[in-house]
Amino acid sequence: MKIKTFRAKSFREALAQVKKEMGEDAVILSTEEMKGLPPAVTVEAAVDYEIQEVTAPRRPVPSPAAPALRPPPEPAPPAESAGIRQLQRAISEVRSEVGTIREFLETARAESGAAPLSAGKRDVLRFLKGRGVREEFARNLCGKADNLREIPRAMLEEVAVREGGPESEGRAVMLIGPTGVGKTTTVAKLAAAATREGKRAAIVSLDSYRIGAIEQIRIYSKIMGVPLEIAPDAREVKACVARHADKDVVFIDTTGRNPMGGKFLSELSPVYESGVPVETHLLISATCDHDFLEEAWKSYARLPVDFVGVTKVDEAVRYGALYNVAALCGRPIAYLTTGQTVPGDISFPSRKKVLQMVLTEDPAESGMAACAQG
Ligand SMILES: Nc1nc2c(ncn2[C@@H]2O[C@H](COP(=O)(O)OP(=O)(O)O)[C@@H](O)[C@H]2O)c(=O)[nH]1
Ligand SMILES: [Mg+2]
Repeated sequence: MKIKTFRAKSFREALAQVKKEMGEDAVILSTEEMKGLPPAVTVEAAVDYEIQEVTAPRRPVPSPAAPALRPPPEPAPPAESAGIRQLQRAISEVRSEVGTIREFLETARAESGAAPLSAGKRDVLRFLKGRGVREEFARNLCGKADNLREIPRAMLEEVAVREGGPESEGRAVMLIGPTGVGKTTTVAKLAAAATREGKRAAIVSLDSYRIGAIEQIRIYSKIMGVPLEIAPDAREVKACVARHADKDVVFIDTTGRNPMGGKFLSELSPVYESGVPVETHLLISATCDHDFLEEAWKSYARLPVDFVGVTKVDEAVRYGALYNVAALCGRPIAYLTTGQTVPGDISFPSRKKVLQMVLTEDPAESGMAACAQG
């Protein structure tokens, strides 16, 4: 681990230095702004080199003065690593067998009560499951698509997407969701997108719970040039939003909570009770486990969720999750976030583009490229 303090005239400059010297993996530990003339800031950053060394061990570089020697023979792998490799191969074979058996049993169980599917519908089912669409949703689509060609039309009816980019019709936009799903990062991306469109934006942060949360959003607000208000609790949100009545849009960042606990409900209800007009965006990660998603949705559905935003789409292996989220929540997808870079990694794709992502096999071909074009 290397820790270093950077000093510069602005946060933007200090963060550029951190990125240049420590790379994209650097973590900001603390920041400080020193008043006075000229103004100065310090940013303490750390990077964990151990991880890089494990994945890419450095080879010793021969000294130029040393006589030319033949490279020493590669040390023979210890006997136990060969054993471990064999064991890993065996485990992955067993995993794949278990997957096949599970798929067979699920199909048999689902078909035992239902009329057998035609050959065309069986193709549809297999195809959709191969794209990561959940069994129950895939079966539902089989009711509307008799063959592969009919899938896009059947899916179009089921997926709603908010087209035309961010537009909140005078309401504050509040982002909610599980811990670490990307709320703060997405608030910063949305605020930047609004600013790019010539709108005046402000951010209200309700997240004073997590260590470093305020620093994180403060840095984003400075970089983006968007004013920030810290609301000590949800009852203060109304006053914070009122102070920005001259803005076109106010984004509210919230604390991530375990959706299965009721805490987020009691924390957020004062915002709704305060009478502030709020548009609620629930963020769901494209990589989250479906069982978790189902349980989480049972809790979040108790709030007036207007849209879903799917985050970490760049980390998904297949994009069936986009369909699963839309079908489970029954809310339009407002945007996809596609990486850690603020403000760039967010897109507002059309419904057709979302379907193209779900249906195309190669994520590189359908996904990020199509997504980036909106
Ligand atoms: N790969 C990837 N990482 C993301 C994305 N959005 C956010 N993150 C990362 O997820 C982590 C948690 O993000 P944060 O915004 O703090 O989550 P919060 O706890 O919901 O506010 C950070 O490391 C972000 O950089 C995304 O679209 N893709
Ligand atoms: Mg946060």
